[in-house]
Amino acid sequence: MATLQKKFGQMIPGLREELKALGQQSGNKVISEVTVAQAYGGMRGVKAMICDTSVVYPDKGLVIRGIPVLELTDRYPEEIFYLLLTGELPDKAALKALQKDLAERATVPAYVWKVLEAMPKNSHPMAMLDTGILVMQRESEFKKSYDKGMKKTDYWKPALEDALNLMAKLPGLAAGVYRMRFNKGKRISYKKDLDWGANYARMLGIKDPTGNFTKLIRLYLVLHSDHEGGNVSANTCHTVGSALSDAYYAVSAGLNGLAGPLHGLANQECLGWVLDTMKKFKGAPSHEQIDKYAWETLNAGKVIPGYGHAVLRVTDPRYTAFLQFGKQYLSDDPVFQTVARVYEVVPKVLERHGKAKNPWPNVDAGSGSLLYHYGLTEFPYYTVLFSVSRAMGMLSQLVINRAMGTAITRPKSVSTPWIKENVK
Ligand code: CMX
Repeated sequence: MATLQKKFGQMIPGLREELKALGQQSGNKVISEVTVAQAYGGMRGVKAMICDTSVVYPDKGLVIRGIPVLELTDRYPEEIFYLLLTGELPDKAALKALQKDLAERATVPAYVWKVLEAMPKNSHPMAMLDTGILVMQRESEFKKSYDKGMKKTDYWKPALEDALNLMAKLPGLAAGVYRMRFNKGKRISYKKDLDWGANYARMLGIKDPTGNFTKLIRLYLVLHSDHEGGNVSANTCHTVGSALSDAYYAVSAGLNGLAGPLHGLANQECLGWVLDTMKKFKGAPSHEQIDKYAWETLNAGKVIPGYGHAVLRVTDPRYTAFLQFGKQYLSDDPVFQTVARVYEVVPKVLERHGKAKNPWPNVDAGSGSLLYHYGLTEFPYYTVLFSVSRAMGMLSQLVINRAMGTAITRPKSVSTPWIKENVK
């Protein structure tokens, strides 16, 4: 058995014991209460689910298994998958074994392309990606084993197989979507001696003479990998998976949520907003011009994409990582310069506006300008990149939940008459 599978399998008995003891000792302890405003307001701040892969702290952002994300920016994305799942970074041998395992599973079945080719030519790349994942559901090892009558304690084994199969195929699928949707020519196949992130960069077919685009894709895949359990995509994947729907069903469902403009689609909208300012002011706009455009956006009743967050109350460290990358590799690019300038203006505007609880940038505010610089200019595609990365978080959470025997999700809803009656 490969190292990741073995390591995860060894952890399970201890984790199950821990949960059992916790339930026995503290099962009745209260960890959260819910106000009427929270029940109507997207359950913001209600603590009612468990996610052990990562935590988002309002004042410091994403911490993956105890490690702040800014300390992980030089890692391979597949190392982060190992970390998310097991709580530890792999050693060299374990990393190599995982890379080899992924390479062996990477081929996307031919029928997927036929289905995608039959879709209307103007389909959104996210609709194509999610369809591609869903159409592979017939490959699910979990479904096959479930139909044969596997024991509950074995759920994690085919769930992990599905996770690895899907993760391995995602770069090829996502790159194929890019090349098909934007008429880039033939698909490029997975190269076994390259790492997972470099393969994705290569299969997109973007020219990369300096190797910096590959570095950016690896960084992008690291930074978007997980953001605890309550965000729309993770929470959706969790809920769908809790019905024992397999990884193909659960991850495609989660990604359908990521496709929303208040979630992952914001990164396509961010670059659009930045380019609009540049178009309007004929070049990189000044601070005053950005201020003016930001107010025009707000006064039109729209949000400024890339700013604000449901949990964070500081600049997102993932934005900081992209800003550092931009400063190191493309500091004279006018689009990047505009992004950096927007950061100097928009938080002050949002503070004066007084609505957003967090005026600071999130992960989506800067990434698009970097992709744009290297020639990945089709910004409707950007959420697909986000998806390939976020699938790592969703898949590791899903496998852990199957290993821990997590119950089907079924919170109690109440009606407005019930609220009126009970809060008199
Ligand atoms: N521009 C303008 N108004 C904003 C705003 C922004 N960037 N961020 C929040 N607000 C507004 C909200 O729309 C809300 O207004 P209403 O009271 O009229 O409904 C008010 O401020 C309070 O919202 P909040 O509590 O600060 O934020 P929420 O937790 O409700 O929403 C988020 C969080 C991210 C959806 C919101 O900040 C937003 O819409 N941002 C822009 C879109 C974006 O960047 N999304 C990407 C998030 C990253 C990710 O995908 O993980």
